[in-house]
Amino acid sequence: MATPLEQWVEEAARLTRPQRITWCDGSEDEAAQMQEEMLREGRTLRLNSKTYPNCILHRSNPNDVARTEKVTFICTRDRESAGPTNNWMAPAEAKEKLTALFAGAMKDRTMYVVPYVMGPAASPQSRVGVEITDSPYVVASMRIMTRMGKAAMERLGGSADFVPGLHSLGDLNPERRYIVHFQEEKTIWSIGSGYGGNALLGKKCFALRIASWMAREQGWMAEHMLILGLEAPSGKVTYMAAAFPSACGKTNLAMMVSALQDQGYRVWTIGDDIAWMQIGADGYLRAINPEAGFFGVAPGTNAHTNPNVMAAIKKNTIFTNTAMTANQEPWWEGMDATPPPGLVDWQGRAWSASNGPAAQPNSRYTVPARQSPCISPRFEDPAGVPISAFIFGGRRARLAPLVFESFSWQHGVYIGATMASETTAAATGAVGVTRRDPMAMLPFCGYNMADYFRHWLEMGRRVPHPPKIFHVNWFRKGADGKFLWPGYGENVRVLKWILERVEGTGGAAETPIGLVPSQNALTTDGLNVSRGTIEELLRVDSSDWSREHEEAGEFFERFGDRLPEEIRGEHARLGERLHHVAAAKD
Ligand code: SAT
Ligand code: MN
Repeated sequence: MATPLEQWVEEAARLTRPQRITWCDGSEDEAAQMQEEMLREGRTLRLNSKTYPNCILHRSNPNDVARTEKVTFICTRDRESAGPTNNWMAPAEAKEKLTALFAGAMKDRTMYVVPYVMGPAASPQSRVGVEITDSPYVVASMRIMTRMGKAAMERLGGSADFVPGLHSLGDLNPERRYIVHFQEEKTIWSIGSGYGGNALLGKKCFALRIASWMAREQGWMAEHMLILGLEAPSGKVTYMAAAFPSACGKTNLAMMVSALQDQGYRVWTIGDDIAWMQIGADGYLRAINPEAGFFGVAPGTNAHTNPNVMAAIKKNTIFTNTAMTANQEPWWEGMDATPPPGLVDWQGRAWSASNGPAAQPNSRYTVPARQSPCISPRFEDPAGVPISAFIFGGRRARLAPLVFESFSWQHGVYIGATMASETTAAATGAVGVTRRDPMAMLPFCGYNMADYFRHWLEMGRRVPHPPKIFHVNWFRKGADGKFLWPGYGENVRVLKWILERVEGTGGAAETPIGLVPSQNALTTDGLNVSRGTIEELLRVDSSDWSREHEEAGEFFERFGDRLPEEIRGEHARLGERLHHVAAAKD
C-alpha cells in the first residue's frame, strides 16, 4: 500500500509531468549534485574556494527578487475567516486556476521531493512538511533552512501528518505567479517564483501562515519573532522573543555582539525570524526556532553591524543576488565603504553606478545557524526555551520612543496590534511607506487578524507566567534627519533594561503610552550619546500620539464587530490618558 506521502507525490507527478522524480535524503553527496545542477543551469556561480569554501552565488530572475504579497492568498472556505488584511480566494477557484498553471509545468524537469522537519528533530513541538519542487536552488536552500531529508522521513514514517507544499517555477512570469494557502486542508501551492518566502515553503507559508492557523486550533503560538538569550554577569540567561517586520534588523539583534560584554552581558541566538511557542509544564511559554538556518538581508551587513554573521557566512553559504568582486567574493552595499574595482553587479554586469546598487536591496545570504559563533547551546533543546519578554518594534522615524513597557498583557496585545512600520525591500512595492503591521504578522497571519488578537488575549489568560511586553524603536530620527540611536551592539542597553524590568529592579516612569526608563535607568556608561539625545529618544509627544491613536482607530474599524472588546477597551483608555495630558497642558 502506498503511504499518504507516496500517493500525494504520484498525484503531483500526474499533474506536473516531470521527466524524473528524485527523493531527497539531505546527504552531502546530494548537496554536491544539487550544486552541479545549479551550475549547469547557468544562473549560479561558485565563489572563491579559498576564502569562501563551498559557497555559491545564485542570480534569480530580475523580476523575482522579493516576496509578492499581492499574489499571496489565504484560501479559506469562508471569506471572513481570512479577514480584511489578507487576499482571499475561494479554495475551489484557487484549485482550478492553479491546476491549469501546474499542468505539465515540470515537463523536461526533475521533480524533487523534499521532506523536512520544522524544529529540532526530537522536539514534540516540531512539525513535518514536504515540499515538491522543480528548483535545485530551493532544494539546496531547504537543506540549510530546515532539517531536511532522512531525519524528516524517519519522523514521518508512513503517517499522513505532514504539510504538503507543491512548488514549481512555472514560467516565472509575474502574471502567472501565485502563492496560495488552503488553510482547512493545511496545504500550500506556489507557482511562478523561485525567491525566498515565495518558494521556500517551510518558512513563511508553513511556519507562519499555516502554523498560525494550527496554533489557534491547538492552543499555541506561531510568531514572526527572533529568539535570543541575554546572559547576565551571574551567568543566568533570560530568553526574549522579538517581532519586527521583514528587513528591520531581527537577524542583527538576534546575533548582536553586546557593547556591554566587558560587564558580563552577552547575547545568544536561538532564532532570527520565527518562534513556535507552547505552554510548558513550568508555566512559561517555551519557544523553539522551527528553522535551521538564517536567510538574512545582505546589504548593510558588515563587521560592525553583525560580526557574528560575517564570520558564519565564510563557508557553506548560498548568496542570492549579491554583487561579486574580481576575486569571486560576494559584495554588497555597506560591506565596506566603496565598491572594489572589477565589481560585477547582481545581474552579472560590470558594475556601474548608473545601473543602481551593485547588490539587489533584498539580496540575501542563506547560512546554517550552527555556523554562527553566537548560536545558543540550547538551539537544539527539544523542550524549547522559556520566554520572559516579548518585544515589538518597527521603523518609526518620528513617533515611538526607544523603548516602553506595557501596563499589562492586554495593553501589550494592544501595543502589538497597533504596531506600524515603514516598508522595506523585503516585499515588492513602495519602500518607506508607513503601514500598520500588527505583531509584524500582516503578511503572515493565516486567518482573520481580529481572531488573532483574540487568540493572543486568550493565551495571556492561559499562560501562568506570561512574558512582559515591550516596544522598541531603533530608528527614531532627530530634526537633522539623522538616527538618534547608534543601534546594533548598543541595543544591549535596552535589552538590559528589559531584563531588569523582568526581574523587578529597573526604574520606570509612566507616560500615557506605557512605561519608559526613568532617569538613569538606562545604562549609558561608555555610550557616546548625550543626555539631551537620550531624553529626545525617550520623549512621548502626546499630540503625535493623539494622531497615531486616531489612525489606529481607523485601522481597527476594518474588523467591525469581530474586534475583541478588550482591544476596544485598551484603545479607549489610551485615548483618555492622552486626553488628560493634553488637558493638563492647556
Ligand atoms: O522572503 S522571506 O519572506 O523569506 C524574507 C522576509 O520577508 O522576511
Ligand atoms: Mn521574516
